[in-house]
Amino acid sequence: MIETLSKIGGHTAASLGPVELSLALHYAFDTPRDRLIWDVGHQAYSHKILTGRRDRFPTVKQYGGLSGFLRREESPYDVFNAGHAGTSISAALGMAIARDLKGDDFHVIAVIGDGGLTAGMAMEAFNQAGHDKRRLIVVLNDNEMSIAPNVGAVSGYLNRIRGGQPYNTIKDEIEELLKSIPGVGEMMFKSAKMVKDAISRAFVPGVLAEELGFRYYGPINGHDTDALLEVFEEAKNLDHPVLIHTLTKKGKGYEPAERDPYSWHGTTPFDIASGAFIKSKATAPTYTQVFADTTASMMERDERIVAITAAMPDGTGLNKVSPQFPDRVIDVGIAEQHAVTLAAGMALEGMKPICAIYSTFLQRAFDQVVHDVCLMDIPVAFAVDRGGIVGADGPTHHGLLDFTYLRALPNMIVMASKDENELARMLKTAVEAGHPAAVRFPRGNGLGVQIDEVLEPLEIGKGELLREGRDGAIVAIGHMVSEAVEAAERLAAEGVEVAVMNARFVRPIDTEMVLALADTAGCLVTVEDHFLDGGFGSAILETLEAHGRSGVKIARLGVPVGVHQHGPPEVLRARFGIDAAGIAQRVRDLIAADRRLGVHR
Ligand SMILES: Cc1ncc(C[n+]2csc(CCOP(=O)(O)OP(=O)(O)O)c2C)c(N)n1
Repeated sequence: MIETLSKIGGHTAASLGPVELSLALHYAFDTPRDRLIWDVGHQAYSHKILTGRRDRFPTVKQYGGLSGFLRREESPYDVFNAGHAGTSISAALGMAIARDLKGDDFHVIAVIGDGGLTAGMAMEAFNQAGHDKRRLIVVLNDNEMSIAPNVGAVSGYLNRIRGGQPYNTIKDEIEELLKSIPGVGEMMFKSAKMVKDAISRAFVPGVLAEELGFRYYGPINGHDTDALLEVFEEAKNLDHPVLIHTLTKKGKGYEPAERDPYSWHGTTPFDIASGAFIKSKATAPTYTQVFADTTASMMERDERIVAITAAMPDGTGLNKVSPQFPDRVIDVGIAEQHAVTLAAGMALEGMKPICAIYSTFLQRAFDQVVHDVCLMDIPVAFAVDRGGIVGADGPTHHGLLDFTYLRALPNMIVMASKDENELARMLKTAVEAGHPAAVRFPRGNGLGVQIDEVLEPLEIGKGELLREGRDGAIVAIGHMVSEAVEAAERLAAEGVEVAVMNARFVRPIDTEMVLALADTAGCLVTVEDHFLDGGFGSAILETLEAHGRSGVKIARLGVPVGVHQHGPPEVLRARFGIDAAGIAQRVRDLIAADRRLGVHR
């Protein structure tokens, strides 16, 4: 694992931690007959290696290779696809209920991290499973870390258990103690069961799980396979829910990762001997860095601005902002839904919250965006990072739905930036909008554009005409604008003059500019790094239809709706025809079709 990841990068520390756990689980249980469900799936490399994928492991996360997460299509041992946290107990309980309805008898085991356990839906599932009392095994892979150090009361609670004595040992010790008291005897001992339970409860914080209906085992050294096997064998014989609390070390077995599990959660390639990360030399800052720097400078000038992350301080760049503003950067844990409603509450009290949540994870908080923000027209700014194709993390992480789910909402303003400076200005616009406003930007580096000293907000609903042209028009959004400009340059070299519009806003659309282009250029090509259905191009179509221009020739370029596997963004974009070459070709095709039909412009 270390050798492979040193060459290609990946979830290094996360996957090194549960190696023994994975071995013990596959030894003790009859997988795939027994259903083993890993939460998130980023920690399951050893599971992959143990289940027939050792030879292909060097292809993990590579284009056409193994997925970095679980994938049912990849192996019968991957029983539930994941990528987002907190789903495993729900899926496991569903399978356990189905098993019993079918009269089957396999085991169902969910493996969830201490981070994943804090997700709202994990709590919901735990709540039902404890009440339901069905045979189900939940293994807690507790390494005290989410990606960053885990936060919250549940994490604090687990910490206290970690420091305590194992629950079952305490119970046994109290039993022995009671027996040894002269005159208590076997009979008395039985009636003293309540006393015993009460004493153990008083001593052991791990009792919460038992109170919630689970039999609790732990804490157990998650690197001690004998201890794990013993408890798994015991758990197999129980006919109610069991929580097995294992303690693992993130990065176990590779010293640099053990020492700094935060930086090593997911890594670039690295030098095995020194543990130094090998980074490609970037010419421009990442959009994430621009977001963080802009947020910090806006927070300096306005003390009402607060920034919220859901367990992604590093991914969102807010870890660079929090040292300066420890009280105004809030990590809520893996709790996107809560993050959004928390922001709404703060905004109503006069603060200016920026919710920094990746496009894919904001999906989980859709109802909160609708119900708790948009319906009340509460001014919350959303910094939607990782918009578009993300690359190696694949279908669970591509941000291809945000235009669709955000542009349909009342009061919501939706923007996407063409470069770093526009991102900074859009953030400023969002914070000052007085309405819910989302700014979408992609993973990766910007274009190397200088950022204005003084940030001027944009006029809401106004696009930017970057190039004139009478042969057609390309209407692009976000990071597709630079590709559109390049396509137009290539076409100009061939004598074809196309206009290029940087739409800036998906909502409200700059209707005036779109209609003017439709009327002068005659044909439009829309471009977005987003699913075609319901996205930006659809918004342009709706605009044309609403203003009596249904006859305008339009071609929409984007990502066809589908489950698109991982791969380098530039390769995937080329496949979908949303790079400069693809855009130029689409314009040529459209013009050629017109000529065949004898249309003159
Ligand atoms: C809904 C959701 N939000 C955020 C993330 C990003 N994320 C990936 S792994 C992770 C930490 C998970 O921590 P834990 O479950 O303890 O697993 P560990 O990596 O420590 O083994 C986070 C926050 C996610 N996958 N899903």
